[in-house]
Amino acid sequence: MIDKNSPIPIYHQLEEYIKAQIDNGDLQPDEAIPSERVYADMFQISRMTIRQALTNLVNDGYLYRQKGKGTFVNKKKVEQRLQGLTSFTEDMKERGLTPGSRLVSFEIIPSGREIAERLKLNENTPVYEIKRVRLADNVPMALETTYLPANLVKGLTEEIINQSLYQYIEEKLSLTIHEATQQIEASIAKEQELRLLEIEKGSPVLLILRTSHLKDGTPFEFVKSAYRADRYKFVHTMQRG
Ligand code: 16G
Repeated sequence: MIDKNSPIPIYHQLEEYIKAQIDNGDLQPDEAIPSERVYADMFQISRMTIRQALTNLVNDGYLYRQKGKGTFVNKKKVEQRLQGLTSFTEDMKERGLTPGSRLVSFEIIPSGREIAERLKLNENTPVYEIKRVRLADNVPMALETTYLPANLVKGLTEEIINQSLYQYIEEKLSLTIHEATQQIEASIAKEQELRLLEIEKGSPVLLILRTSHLKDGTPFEFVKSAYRADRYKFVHTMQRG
């Protein structure tokens, strides 16, 4: 288990030990992990070493701390494959999670320079601006701000955007969603993101910009989103030759 003669640092061995326990179900999501003293007695290692391992596991999203209560096992991160073009609703359902949205704001605004450029519109063309917290089993996963040309994606209502936007576009508007380009970068959550995603100051998020097109090449949405880095990971398969 822990080999003090190994060249692998002890804190790292402890991390691997705890990760294996999470993987094989000995430690369950939301279960409190044993106290530092238990690990210290069990492996005859120092509290500082244990603290370092636990901090690393918190930073990597395997564990979370609750003030005054202890350290707990996190739920597994949601894996999103980067192959198909899917909606949030589809992604969550595929994983057996219940998708949901909390509407933050919904209005029609004249497109500024950035949005006009992304959607290939003239500046000041009316666009919907929709801000939604996306939920999985009622837990905030991402904050999404979506821009859609109002005269293309017509007739949006609160009721529609509380459900699936993609479903409405395809089934009600009979438009064919075809492809998207997306960029992902790391960031620290900003004030509004902290509040709406219910995460602590200093938490990492994955910022994603996506522009999506219809079959005829028309851009129909530009989306800025902040995904919780402790709950989400993106998986990409690559081929050579
Ligand atoms: C995903 C898409 C977003 C799209 C939304 C539609 C990313 C980064 N974003 O969240 O571009 O607008 O799905 O979801 O994956 P809906 O059909 O559930 O409203």
